[in-house]
Amino acid sequence: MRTKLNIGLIGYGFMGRAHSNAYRKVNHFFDVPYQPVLKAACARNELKAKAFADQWGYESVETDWRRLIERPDIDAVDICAPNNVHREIAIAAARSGKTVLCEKPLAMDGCQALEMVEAVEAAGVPNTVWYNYRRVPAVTLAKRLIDEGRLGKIFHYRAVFLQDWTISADLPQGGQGLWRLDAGVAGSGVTGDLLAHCFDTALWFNGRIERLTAMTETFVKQRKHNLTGNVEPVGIDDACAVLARFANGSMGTFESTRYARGHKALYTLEINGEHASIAWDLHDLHRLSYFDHRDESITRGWRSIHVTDADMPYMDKWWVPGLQIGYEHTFVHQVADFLANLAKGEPTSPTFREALATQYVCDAVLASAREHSWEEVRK
Ligand code: SOE
Repeated sequence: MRTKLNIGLIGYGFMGRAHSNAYRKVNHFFDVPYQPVLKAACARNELKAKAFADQWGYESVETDWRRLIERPDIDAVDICAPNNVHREIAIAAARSGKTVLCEKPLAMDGCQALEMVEAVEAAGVPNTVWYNYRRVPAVTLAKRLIDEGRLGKIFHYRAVFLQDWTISADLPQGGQGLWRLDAGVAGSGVTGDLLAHCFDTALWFNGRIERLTAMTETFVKQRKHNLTGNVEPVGIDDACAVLARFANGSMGTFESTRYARGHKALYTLEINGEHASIAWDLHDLHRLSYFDHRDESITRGWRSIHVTDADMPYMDKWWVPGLQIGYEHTFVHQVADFLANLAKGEPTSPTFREALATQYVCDAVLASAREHSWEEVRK
């Protein structure tokens, strides 16, 4: 018999769907001691909230997140609403003793994120942030290889996240989905939305980033705002390039843009060590590229590991070797890990505190771009 965990989900956009799908699927594939129950969906627009609830099978609807948090029948609050409301909701939920799951980036900036960390830690409630790419099996496998020391001393960490969906100057800012272009709601542009993923993986793989310098650009300076109807300045970074120094002495380069024509969601990373290198590409997410200089020279070369065998991370839970899984499964994995850890009383990475470190890197990037400086990353 599984223990029921009643979920109250806030927000009905892209992430609301990704998380709901994960809650619905997890018990079919993972033998975890909890069963998520889709108890309530919450959004300000009642019609949209109802439509979402019907589509995904939520038992009830709330239009005010405060009401949701007050409900004694809600165990866990999942924040899929835009970034500018994460802080207030997460702190209130923690104070009410709820488990809190929060979409990335944790907050608008490090100050907010720290308050959120303090709130969940003071309340002692389980918490996690949905940096889902950690749970692509090939990425989890890369972490295993790095932790086994196969790469030796690390020299370089290189990551890019490229998109092209905001190139048109006619694209408005604000409102559903497009709040990502509104600095007042998103906090930043590609830095918080895309580079935050790259930083989360980088810190996990390669440890602390000590200092960095960055350059940002906003190519389209003003856009019509969907909510006011006015043409308003664009306050987000459309593109960002970062040079970073890790505490282990390795060099990092990071680049992100929404102006790379032809690229839809090209997250690639490469890590070069003394003995071996690893490379991964979101467009081919089930493969991990690995080069080991210790291989016999006549057959040495880049291997493309098809990460589908049952001894690969998470893959024993899915299909037979050779058959792939994809993007949605990363969320199922996070729920599965979260529920298994909940039963053991253990944290699920990245916790709010771990995501705070990513937030501090983002803060340093934005400060550096503003000041044309090298910035120390807050500890
Ligand atoms: C939109 O830019 C977006 O959906 C991000 O918000 C996600 O975090 C990223 O995984 C893909 O792109």
